[in-house]
Amino acid sequence: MVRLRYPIPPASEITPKGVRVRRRHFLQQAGGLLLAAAAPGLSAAPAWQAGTADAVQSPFSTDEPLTDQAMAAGYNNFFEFGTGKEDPKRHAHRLRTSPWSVEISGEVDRPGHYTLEDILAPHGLEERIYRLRCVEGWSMVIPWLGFPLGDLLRRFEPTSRAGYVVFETLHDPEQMPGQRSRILDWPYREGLRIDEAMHPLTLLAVGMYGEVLPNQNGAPLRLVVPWKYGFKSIKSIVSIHLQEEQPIGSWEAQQPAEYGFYANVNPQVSHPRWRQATERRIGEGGRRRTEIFNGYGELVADLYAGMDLRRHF
Ligand SMILES: Nc1nc2c(c(=O)[nH]1)N[C@H]1C(S)=C(S)[C@@H](COP(=O)(O)O)O[C@H]1N2
Ligand SMILES: [Mo]
Repeated sequence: MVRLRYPIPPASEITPKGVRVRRRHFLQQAGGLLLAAAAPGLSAAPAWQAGTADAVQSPFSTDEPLTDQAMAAGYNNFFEFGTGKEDPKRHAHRLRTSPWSVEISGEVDRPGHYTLEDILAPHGLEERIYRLRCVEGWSMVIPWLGFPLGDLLRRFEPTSRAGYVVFETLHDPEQMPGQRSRILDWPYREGLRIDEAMHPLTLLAVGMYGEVLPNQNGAPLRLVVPWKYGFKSIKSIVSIHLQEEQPIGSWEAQQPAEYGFYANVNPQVSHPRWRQATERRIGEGGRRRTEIFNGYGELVADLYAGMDLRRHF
């Protein structure tokens, strides 16, 4: 049985209340969730068995105040469960997150269908407190639990032709009643350029606030790309496909004039219906100025050197 080992961080790097206290809660839930999914004969041991996991506080975390946990889990965009902000919380209990598997395909040397346990087993968990900015003009600060997407992709050995990564959400109108309406071309699909996908800020999240992800926040596995508008952070992922050509995401397909492939947070490029110059932090009054790359420019601006970000919005 694989026993996961986590680097023990210096005490100063552990948020006293943020990780340690709530960790127990997370482990109980995660243990239940993942143990339930692990049938005899499956290769990997369930991740995060009690006593083996310790989430490390990431140096990429912001020290801004966290958004209230109930708000982060009660005001969501997850169109598979309806278009209202409270629909996902109301309906996402219909999603069965266990058993879960993810197909890795395309330009990788080790394609296949992997169980969630296989996907997660070798990865340690970090807590990453990120700002997330929705194109609709609001933002949140959420403590995610996850690990870098790049660490996962490297395991499956991308070929030299892997220029882009395409992600898909589960497509099952029985569990996701919002998929009966044609607002988007299901399944929800999003993509990243390979260097964006491999960037250390790009996170695959399995939890938040020290607990397993609520279904409405994209359980059991979602992307978090903090320098891009929220719609890039695709939820409930079942497919990761590497390819040579730039893909077209669901929102870009639906309305190319409004949603570009890059979707980098950019206060200078307005969405036709929502100005991007300012934002409302959920739970706070007033508005604050929106920062280029959502404030992560120092870490990511190099990815776009020489590109006209008004054209490649
Ligand atoms: N599958 C899927 N992923 C999705 C969405 C969606 O409708 N379906 N909405 C996106 C949008 S627009 C935003 S702002 C974020 C919201 O994430 P949160 O609800 O966890 O804050 O999820 C993104 N991921
Ligand atoms: Mo969004």
